[in-house]
Amino acid sequence: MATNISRLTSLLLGTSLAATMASANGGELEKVMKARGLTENDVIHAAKTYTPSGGRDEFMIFSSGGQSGQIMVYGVPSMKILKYIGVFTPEPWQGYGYDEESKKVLREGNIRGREINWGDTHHPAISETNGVYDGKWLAINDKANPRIAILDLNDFETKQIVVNPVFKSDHGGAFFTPNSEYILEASQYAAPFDNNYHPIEEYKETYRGGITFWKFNDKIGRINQKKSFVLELPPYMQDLSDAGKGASNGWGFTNSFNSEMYTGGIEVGMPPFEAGCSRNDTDFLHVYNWKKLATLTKNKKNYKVINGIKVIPMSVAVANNALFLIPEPKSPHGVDVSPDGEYIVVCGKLDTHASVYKWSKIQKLIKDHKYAGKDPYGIPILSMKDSLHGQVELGLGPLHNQYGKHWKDGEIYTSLYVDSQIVKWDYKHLKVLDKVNVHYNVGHLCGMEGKSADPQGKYIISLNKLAIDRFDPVGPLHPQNHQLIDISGKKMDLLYDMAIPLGEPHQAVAIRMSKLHPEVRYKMGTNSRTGKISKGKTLAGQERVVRKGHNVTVYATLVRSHINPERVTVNKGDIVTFYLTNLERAEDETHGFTVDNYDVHASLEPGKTASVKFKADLEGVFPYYCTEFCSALHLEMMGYLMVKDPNKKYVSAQKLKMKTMSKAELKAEYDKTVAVNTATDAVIQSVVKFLKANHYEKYPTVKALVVDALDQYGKIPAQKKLSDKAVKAGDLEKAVLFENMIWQYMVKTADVGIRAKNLLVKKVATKQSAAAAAGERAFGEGGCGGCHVIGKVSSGPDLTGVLQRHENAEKWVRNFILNPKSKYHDPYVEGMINYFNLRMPNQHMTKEEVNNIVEYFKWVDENANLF
Ligand code: RUQ
Ligand code: CUA
Repeated sequence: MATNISRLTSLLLGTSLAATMASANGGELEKVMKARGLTENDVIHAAKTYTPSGGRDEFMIFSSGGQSGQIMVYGVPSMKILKYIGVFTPEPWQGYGYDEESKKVLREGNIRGREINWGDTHHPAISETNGVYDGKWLAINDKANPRIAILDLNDFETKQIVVNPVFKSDHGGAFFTPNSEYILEASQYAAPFDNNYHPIEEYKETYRGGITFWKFNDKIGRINQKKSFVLELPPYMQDLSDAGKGASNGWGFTNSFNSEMYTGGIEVGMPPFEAGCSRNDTDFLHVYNWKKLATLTKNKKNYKVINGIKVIPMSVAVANNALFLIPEPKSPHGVDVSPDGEYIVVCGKLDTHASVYKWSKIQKLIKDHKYAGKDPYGIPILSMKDSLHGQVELGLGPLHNQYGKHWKDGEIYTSLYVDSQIVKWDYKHLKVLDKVNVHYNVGHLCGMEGKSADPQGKYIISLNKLAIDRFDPVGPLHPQNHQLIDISGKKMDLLYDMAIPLGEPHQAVAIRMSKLHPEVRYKMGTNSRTGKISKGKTLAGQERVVRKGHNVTVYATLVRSHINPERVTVNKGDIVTFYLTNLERAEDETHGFTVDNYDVHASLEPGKTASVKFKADLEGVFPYYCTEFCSALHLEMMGYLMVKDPNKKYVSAQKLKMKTMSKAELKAEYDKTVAVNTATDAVIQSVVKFLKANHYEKYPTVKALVVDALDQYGKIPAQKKLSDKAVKAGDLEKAVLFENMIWQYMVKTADVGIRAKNLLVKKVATKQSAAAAAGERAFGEGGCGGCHVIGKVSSGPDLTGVLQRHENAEKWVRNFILNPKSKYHDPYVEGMINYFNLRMPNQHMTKEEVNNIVEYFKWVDENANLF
């Protein structure tokens, strides 16, 4: 084992470093491996995925959330889940579906007047510029209720939902064209385009498939429904699609799986649907020219309008050379265009081969009008043989494809559903290169930008449909399993299993983190769902309650740690709207808002304005409060909504008079409060002096905090005026309350000010060595900070200068940490024990940790002037 470990550490760290580490960690790694039953390979896999506290990932993954109707966001290689985004389903944390602004988005998804509160999300897609992901927008489809949603990657919120007015289901969406001109959405289960009843016997005549081309405005990130259109297709059960790019830019490709047009009918004694729809050896790959189709919509005679959308009949598309069919092996699933648009790879569930079509061959057949025949609807069929580059036997149940970094040499990866494998192969030279087993049935696989014009290689994620026994049991409904595979070497290497606790993801897309630049705050008063300034924007001092008949509108602000106003009284039956503006500028200073029992909730990130609206139909007293633990005084961030019945007489309960304080007692309290405030202010002034002396304004993150702190501080004079006024009027009771409010503002100022100071210290201090940084971590995690605060006497002595205090100090300190007891009778330590009434406990640190802590102390001493 020992040799294994040194081999492993040398592998991981290079030999010289490894030698240091092996001696430094005292065999710790070996101990852990033994105790946890880990192999050398396990530890290498851990090292490839482990991301230390505060570390960042290289890629961000947007995974469909399946039946949850949401999107899931996680990092690679750490596989840390970062967010679930509400899309077709209400999501309470984000207030999605519980505040008015987001409800509006969700309700855009109503179908024929019916509210729909779930979705079956399948295929997320990132917007593209020249076929490369630009990191701006994300689109995803809902298969169950044919809809497309648009998310803004600036704030990771859903901004738009559009309903397909003619489809009754969709699957082959969403797919961006190379410059995000359109988003493709293919139907799945053929159905009549109108909303009427049509008997199944008329399937071939009245049921239809189709592709919808959603016109996308990539400047504002919205679909323009008026400029969108549909291409009518035979009822072949269209499936996955892909937009051409490069050589095939302007064209689109869509699979189908029921060219038999079989309709089943178990209940009338017919063989089931699945038997009839895989009878033919081949189905049809649909090939269409979307650029041509788009120009056709300019002329009224080329389309009909059904349910408000333009529909181009197949006959028109055929007459304009814009629609063709090519046979493909039966029951195909994925169709994936190569990064240069030259090859189109189709995989069929019921065929062990991948079929590689060549665009130049297809184009030639189209140009020469060389057709192998026509389908029953008159659509020209191109010869499969003449359009194929070739076929490769991959294994059982090939489904989806992703391209690797060396795609120019033919590198491609395909999921094998039945074999439960990922196969790496060469689509140009038509040979299999490597296979890796996954657990269990894999559906999609996700490469790093693996379907863009610029695949990054490095990893593949296997999106497994079943987890079976991979995780600890949680009842009959199991999580799904995403497995991370390292593809940077010659052989694929399975690194990590991640349980997915949120529906069945279908496709996921990956993008380099470096391409995303999300905001940390909104422009003050923004309605995040529209991006415009909300009409309910309220600044400090503008808080008010406006009544118009039965409508009561509350313009409220939230800032650490109060909601203004704090009391709102309305009549039973009033329609109440709260506009809420979070006045904070500090990063991650989010407040939440709810009124108990009224089923409303809003998440208010810095600068956001959102509103909640309800009918106050219950009489009573309802606390409202901030739902995010936003500061030390978060629990105090509350107010009352009081709903009274205008037809009732209320008898006053103010009989029970509380004992009040004497004048002398009040004066004493007032003086004490003022004294505390003066002392607190002195601390603030010293922090401010430090910040100014060290040029805080040069560091944007520090500056943001200081601005925030000064903002709080700036509220004090107004309170002071009120306090003085109360003193003059002889109302000391009130004056004490205002003085207390001053103290609250001071605490908030100090809270942020000290955060700024600590951050600034890090910026201006000398650079920490790796050991000193590890020492600081050990100091924090080892619990030393419980008694010792650097630069301050707290429940233990200040440790700045500790290395100057003793003879042979480094050794002294080391021994003291490792064995405190041995020095309890040292006169200095004894003195300290008596003074603090505490003894230094043994924190059971390793020698290495203690060495690092000493390095940290050296760094502290170097920078002693800063603490
Ligand atoms: S699906 S497992 Cu994309 Cu809906 Cu293939
Ligand atoms: Cu704001 Cu809690």
